[in-house]
Amino acid sequence: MPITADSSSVTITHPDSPQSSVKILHYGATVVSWKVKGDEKLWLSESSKLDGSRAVRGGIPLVFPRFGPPGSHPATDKLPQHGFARSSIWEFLGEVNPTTVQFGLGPENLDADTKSAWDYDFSVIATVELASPSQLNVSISVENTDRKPFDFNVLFHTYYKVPEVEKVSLEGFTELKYYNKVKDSNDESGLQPITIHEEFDRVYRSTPDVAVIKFDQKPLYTVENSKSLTDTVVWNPWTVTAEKMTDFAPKQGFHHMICVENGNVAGFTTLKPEEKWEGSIAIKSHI
Ligand code: TA6
Repeated sequence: MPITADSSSVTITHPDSPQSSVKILHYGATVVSWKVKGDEKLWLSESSKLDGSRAVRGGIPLVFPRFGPPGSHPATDKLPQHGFARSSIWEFLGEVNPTTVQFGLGPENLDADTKSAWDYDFSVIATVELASPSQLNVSISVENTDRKPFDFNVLFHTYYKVPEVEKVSLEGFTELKYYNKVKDSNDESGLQPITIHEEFDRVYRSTPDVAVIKFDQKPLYTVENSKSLTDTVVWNPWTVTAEKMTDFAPKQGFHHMICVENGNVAGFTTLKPEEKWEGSIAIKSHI
């Protein structure tokens, strides 16, 4: 059976490789596991709540309709950090084919407080496809079904599992401008491939459509994003921030993860009534 479901999750197993699978929770439509030939490829905190009481710490949480903490954008400022999609229960819409499933989110899935904090009619569909035994595709479509326009951010907050983050490099970002959240400094740019040896939290703008995450100089993951996703956030909490997060375990786990997050977060995208927007990522695992 390529697709199995229980009351809280759906699992796709690849028809050609019973050891390759992806598991998605109804909660947040969060991908919490992606196995390639038996090996887990996504980092998931050992103390992450998976019962719907708190956004998942790991996997691929979906950020919508705002990225980051409330700031200077009145239309989304009543929402919590990273919006409500990752902490809402999505409806399982069923399978599209033996390797693809869909989840839907609309105002009918929100609690009263969230609905009043973001008072729009909308339809969001998340599609998860195990495209091959070593490739995972995730996409989101956002449709404005209201009579007024709305602004939104989208981000695939992907936690990649890596053997040791200090031996990881991320290529394709040289000379790009970024906001350095750790220093609260804008418009920095770097000449070297990204490497991580301390707390790292940056929003790179106008990033290329393909990024290669390497380990020991060899490709580990290739991530291809749709042109509609213009920015990439790169994050590793390192010691002090990992220590502060109650749902981050083990505390040294930051050595084994890197978040490379494709999205539209440097500014808001405006969607007029009846308009639809789509964004997608395709992740290939090389090992
Ligand atoms: O995407 C990076 C980031 O915004 C970081 O600044 C860090 O706070 C992280 O997300 C985790 O946020 P969370 O709300 O899941 O604790």
